[in-house]
Amino acid sequence: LTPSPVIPKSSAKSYACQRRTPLKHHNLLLTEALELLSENAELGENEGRSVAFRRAAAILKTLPQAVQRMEDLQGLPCLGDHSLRVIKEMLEYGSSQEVESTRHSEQYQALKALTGIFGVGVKTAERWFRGGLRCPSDVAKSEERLNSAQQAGVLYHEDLSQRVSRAEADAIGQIVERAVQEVLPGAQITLTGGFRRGKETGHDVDFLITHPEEGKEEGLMPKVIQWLETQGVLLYQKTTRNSYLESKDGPSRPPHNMDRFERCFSIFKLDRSTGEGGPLAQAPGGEVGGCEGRAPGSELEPQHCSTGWKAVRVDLVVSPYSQFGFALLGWTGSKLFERELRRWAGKEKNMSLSSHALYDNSQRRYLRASTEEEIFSHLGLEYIPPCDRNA
Ligand code: TTP
Ligand code: MN
Ligand code: MN
Ligand code: MN
Repeated sequence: LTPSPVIPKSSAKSYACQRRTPLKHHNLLLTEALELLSENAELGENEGRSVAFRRAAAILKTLPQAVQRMEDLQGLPCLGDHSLRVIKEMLEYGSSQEVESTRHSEQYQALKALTGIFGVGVKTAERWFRGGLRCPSDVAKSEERLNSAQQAGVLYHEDLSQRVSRAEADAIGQIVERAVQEVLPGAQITLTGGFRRGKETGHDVDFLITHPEEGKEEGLMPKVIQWLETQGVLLYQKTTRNSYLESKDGPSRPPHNMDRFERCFSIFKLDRSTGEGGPLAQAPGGEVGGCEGRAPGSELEPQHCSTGWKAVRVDLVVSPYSQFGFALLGWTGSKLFERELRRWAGKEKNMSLSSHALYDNSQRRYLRASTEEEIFSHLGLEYIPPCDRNA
């Protein structure tokens, strides 16, 4: 069988990092269905199945037109039997029974609602589900012990479940810029994550911070956080070392200076009218704008914060300048694109890629790079710009 003429050569490539995946594409009905099955598998902790459905969805996003017949899929990689069956059913009947019964199942809906709470992962959601909890308000009313992230997640759930707009992301960017310049002049901040890929809304706002003089960035995060705290901008923050990527990365060697690489999960208080953070004159712990009677640490009654300000999830990462290209590539996403880059590096190039470094296992040395372009080049890949990393 020869590949269908509608299939561009690049869509026949099997790794998402070899292809251009734009934000807007022509197969939304199909990709939404496959991604729902992927999400359901993830909620059931079946990672292999989840990734398989996500890869299948991703390949459909690269096609220049809507799939109409099964023949249109000839020559495409990443489509397993199960995905093909779902696509076939959707093309014939307009919907898939498996997708619709999953979408309406109590377990899927509850686990999605519960993991939608900031600080709640699949394991916790699963335990709560078995205990009879179904949604955030059940959690708020329950006797469950919540850690501080989950308390913030329940408290600000209403705001955090709203999408963040590009304008709000830019307003947050100005606040972070001000904080960073205040504590370390010359430091640079870059918007990463979905907004860098051109998304118009996000579930959070992601920033990468560095300084052109290597070493100057050390100790920056606590100072930035402290400045933001004194301005009354932070509703919640937790600073940690970055261990996420390395732990998922298998045998890659952590670079010796990785302990300097810090990140902060936070919730900002964004003023709705001005787009600025909380009133600068306001003392921390004082009355919070727009929300009557919300004392920190008081009972966990979810608050409606529609008047003065909005709670917004913000991720901050500090990277040494020498690792900036890797950090930028690693924090721009999408998650599947990142995963595919690492898989490509390992399987096809015998290299280990992280958001700190690229290690060549054959040459037994790190490959230096200061830009994303250089990293793609080391990996033997055509450069894919952020707007085409929406796998
Ligand atoms: P997210 O902010 O989770 O996703 P996103 O920005 O692509 O989409 P959304 O609009 O929903 O926010 O992650 C952004 C990138 O950050 C992602 O490509 C991988 C990276 N990342 C890490 O490196 N470590 C982490 O712990 C997380 C959560 C993300
Ligand atoms: Mn994001
Ligand atoms: Mn994020
Ligand atoms: Mn409010």
